[in-house]
Amino acid sequence: LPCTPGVGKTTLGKELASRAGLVYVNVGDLAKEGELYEGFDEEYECPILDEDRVIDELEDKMNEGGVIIDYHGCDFFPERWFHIVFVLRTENSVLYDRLESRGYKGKKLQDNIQCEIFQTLYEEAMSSYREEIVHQLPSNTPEDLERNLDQIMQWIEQWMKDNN
Ligand code: DAT
Repeated sequence: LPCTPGVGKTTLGKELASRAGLVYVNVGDLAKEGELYEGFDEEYECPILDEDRVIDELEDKMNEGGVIIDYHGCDFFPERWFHIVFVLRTENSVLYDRLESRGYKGKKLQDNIQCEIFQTLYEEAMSSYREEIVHQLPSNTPEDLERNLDQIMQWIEQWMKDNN
């Protein structure tokens, strides 16, 4: 689930994990718990992810399968880890309100809105994985969430049939 903060990755990821019996991993939380950082970005006022250590940490779990990975970026994960990649998309005005209510302001707020406008993370996903496995999903309303969950559940069932 590579996309801008506030688009609804955590909400979708956790609910999907519980419906489908999959394991949900939030890479941001994992990094925080294990202090998997390699410095601090002064401009964005956030720690810099140690990507190699994140990959080492997840390798065994990913080889077992049945894992949903939630993170805004996706270009550093091994391609073989994923059968499907979903990029959630939220309209600017909706996203603005969500990020503002999360306490984002100034440059951090502007940059994250820009990131969504320029489709940065969709393009990152499309250049990191086979285009056929990358899907965009709208994530503006609770109805969108419900539709996305139904669609992904159907996809999982189909995948189980095809691969069993
Ligand atoms: P992310 O994990 O991408 O940062 P989140 O799951 O924490 O995003 O969601 C951010 C906020 O938006 C949170 O208050 C829940 C809300 N939200 C998520 N998906 C939504 C949807 N489809 N419709 C309305 N609100 C949604």
